[in-house]
Amino acid sequence: MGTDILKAPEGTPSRNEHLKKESDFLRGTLKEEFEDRLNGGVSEDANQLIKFHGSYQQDDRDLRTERQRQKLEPAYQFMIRVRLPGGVSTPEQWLVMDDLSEKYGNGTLKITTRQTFQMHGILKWNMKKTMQGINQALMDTIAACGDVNRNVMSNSNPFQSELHAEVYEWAKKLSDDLLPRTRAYHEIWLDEEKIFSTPEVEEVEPMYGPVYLPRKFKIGVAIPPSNDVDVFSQDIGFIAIVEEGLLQGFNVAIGGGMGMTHGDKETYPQLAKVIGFCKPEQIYQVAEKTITIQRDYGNRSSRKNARFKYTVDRLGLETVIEELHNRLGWRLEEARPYHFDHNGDRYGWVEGTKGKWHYTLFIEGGRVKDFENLKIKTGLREIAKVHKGDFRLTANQNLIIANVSTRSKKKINDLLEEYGLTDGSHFSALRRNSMACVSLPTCGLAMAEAERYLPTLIDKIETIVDENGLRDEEITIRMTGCPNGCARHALGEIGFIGKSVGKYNMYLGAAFDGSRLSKLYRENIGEEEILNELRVLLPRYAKERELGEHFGDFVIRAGIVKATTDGTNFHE
Ligand code: SRM
Ligand code: SF4
Repeated sequence: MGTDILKAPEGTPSRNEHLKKESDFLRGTLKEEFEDRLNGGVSEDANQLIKFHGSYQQDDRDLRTERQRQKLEPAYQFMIRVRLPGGVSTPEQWLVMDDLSEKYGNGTLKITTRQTFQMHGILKWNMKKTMQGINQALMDTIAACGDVNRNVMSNSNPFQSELHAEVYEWAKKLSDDLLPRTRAYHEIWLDEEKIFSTPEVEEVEPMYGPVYLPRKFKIGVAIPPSNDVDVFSQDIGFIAIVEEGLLQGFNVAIGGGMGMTHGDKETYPQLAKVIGFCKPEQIYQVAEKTITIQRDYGNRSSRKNARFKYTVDRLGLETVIEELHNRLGWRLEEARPYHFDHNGDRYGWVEGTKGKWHYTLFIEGGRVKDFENLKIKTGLREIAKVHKGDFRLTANQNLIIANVSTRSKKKINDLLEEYGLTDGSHFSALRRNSMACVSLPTCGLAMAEAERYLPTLIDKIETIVDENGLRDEEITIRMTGCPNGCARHALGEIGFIGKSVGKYNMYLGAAFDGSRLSKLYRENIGEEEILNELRVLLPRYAKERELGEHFGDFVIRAGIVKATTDGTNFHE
């Protein structure tokens, strides 16, 4: 097949395309608007641009109706997302994030499903100080959101330490090298002098070009057998291939994504497909050339259909592979064998190499906060003060206290005990495999609760789990407040997507290793109906399952839902 059939969909470019083009490489009116003290918010255009700088304008939705009633402007505030490749943070960086969230945020931190920190509730006038604080701690928020390559994920559990470190370095390099080149961020937030102010010095974005990508772009790197980063949900997934303990290179998978729109079958979650193998030193070139294919042929008129997964499905996988080979000037090798066995976290202490220990802590919904009975934030602050290793934020919203020496292990253990921080082993395995997106009250797109509701729903499901002897049975359960899929709902063996307050679509049948999407099982149901369904499904699973059979596989074998074999048949 020739590549002459390659073209981008026709249609008027969306408003965002115009905005990017006119933004002077992502500057727009951000500087002026953030200096303006007259109101707490910024214009819609500035709100679109600020995403490229790692932030969103939001308003507290718990207060929205009351403020409308009082004819007040929404309670504007900002969310900041840090770029933290592979989720690795030093204890010093942890302490800075903790401090900034107390000073300028809402006092909590969110560990996101892409292994980074989010801070909510920052007022406009505190944005610059917060950004500067993050930068002083040698982190940044560049391209944490926006139509660019986002935070690169990497397998978080460092138990295979040397290998993990090597893979992490590739992930970090990818994240750094794929950053936009514009100095807008440094000028606006860090007061860097504008160097492109004279006509003789022309600013360029060598890879992205002046209009950046049609949509966000995501990359994740997995080390089998752990698929904790949900490698098939990424625009590009790299699967580390290890032979005789040595990293040989990566299988390359392209075209994954989770988002969709209720009632629009032209939108669907999709899994990335493995297209070949590359050597470690080729990883950047593969990512760069793939991104340029999306840059050139992605849909720039409809943002709903603009992700790379739709570009791949529209052009055809073979055509995209051929185009990639043409752009590379060489061909990927044949994909090598690999095997995943789970996409969750492995909790508790594990011993790595060189006498280092790693403790995976269960943090429900990734919310680092002092609850009335559980002082997670204070406990972690005390640990960060004495910890000599590092922290790893996981893709399942948990935290690994990593690289603890045998000598320091007791001290860390004592602090964990003192603050009641645990690996969650006193909970059901279902809860330990749960994930919920932020949703209300900060997410502007939320249709129903997720993070604030899933724990109480699980309280009730745990009763059914216990009655059926399934307490230690690992079943992944994920909830999102809308179909955008921020907690990768379509890869949960039990998945919920918010439809309206208290109502969810229920999905079943995803694979435990993240290799198969789920299928719609019940539409628009509330808590009682959810529990009634599980009162039938879980006992059947307990009685009828085969040895070692996961819940997601069981519901398909038992004919409860059809298997989704490709994103394009997700809605069938
Ligand atoms: Fe997400 C938009 C939160 C991971 C798909 N996501 C949002 C926004 C910014 C809402 C908005 O646009 O106004 C949410 C902010 C809520 C808040 O108050 O903080 C939001 N997404 C999150 C986080 C914080 C969820 C969490 O609880 O951890 C995750 C931050 C990740 C990070 O650190 O970068 C998060 N979002 C994801 C993932 C999971 C992943 O990447 O592994 C997905 C599905 C994968 C994918 O991209 O296909 C995801 N978020 C979306 C989408 C749908 C994108 C699509 O093209 O299909 C949107 C909406 C959009 O882009 O228009 C969205
Ligand atoms: Fe918001 Fe929807 Fe993402 Fe949840 S899934 S954080 S509700 S955009």
